[in-house]
Amino acid sequence: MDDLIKTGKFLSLILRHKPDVVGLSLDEHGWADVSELIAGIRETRSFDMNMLEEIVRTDNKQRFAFNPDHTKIRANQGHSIAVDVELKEQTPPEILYHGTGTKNVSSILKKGLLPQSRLYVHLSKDIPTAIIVGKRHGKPAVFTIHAGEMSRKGYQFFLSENGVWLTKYVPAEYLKNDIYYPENEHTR
Ligand code: HQG
Repeated sequence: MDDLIKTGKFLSLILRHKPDVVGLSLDEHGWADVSELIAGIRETRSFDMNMLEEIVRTDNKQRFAFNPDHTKIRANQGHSIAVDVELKEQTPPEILYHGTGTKNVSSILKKGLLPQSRLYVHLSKDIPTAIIVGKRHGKPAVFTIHAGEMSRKGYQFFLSENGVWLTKYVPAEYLKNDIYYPENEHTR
């Protein structure tokens, strides 16, 4: 794997889940101090501000953001630690999607979508994106979610800076029955 991609994954780990691996802490809004971050990452690999700028600029999902003077950095979404990244509440489209592994389907049908280790359930705006997310968990299955109906019932939705829809919980009644299994190429 390309070194910058590897370091980008390490950055996700630090800024979303375990800042302590490089002796860092995040503030309440998820910001890390850039000089401390660089010093921390340098303990285990060669790293500098140019590389950090390059990772942020080229990240395929725009996972990270600097503050205006680039002295602080945070992940836009995906956290497991409790930080408030000042997400914007927004009315979702009528339909959103959630990609998962087939192994999770029966439990999701019973319990709904839970955030598990993260702060929010992550939803995708289109099926191709949901398939990619689902493949991270084995054979993919894609749920269709009645997001519009949830929103009208008072459930809150947030759109992260990098375009991921987030909500706290999706009760099973808002999942459509036609789960899509891309690898079977049929819908049921
Ligand atoms: C599943 C990546 C059983 C859920 C992606 C998922 C995303 C249940 C897994 C972002 C369940 C959690 C997040 C239930 C939910 N029973 N399983 N009741 N409720 N699950 O990784 O959504 O590349 O925490 O379906 O692109 O896969 O890292 O969440 O399979 O946007 O930026 O529990 O991470 O982005 O897995 O992925 P995850 P996710 P990055």
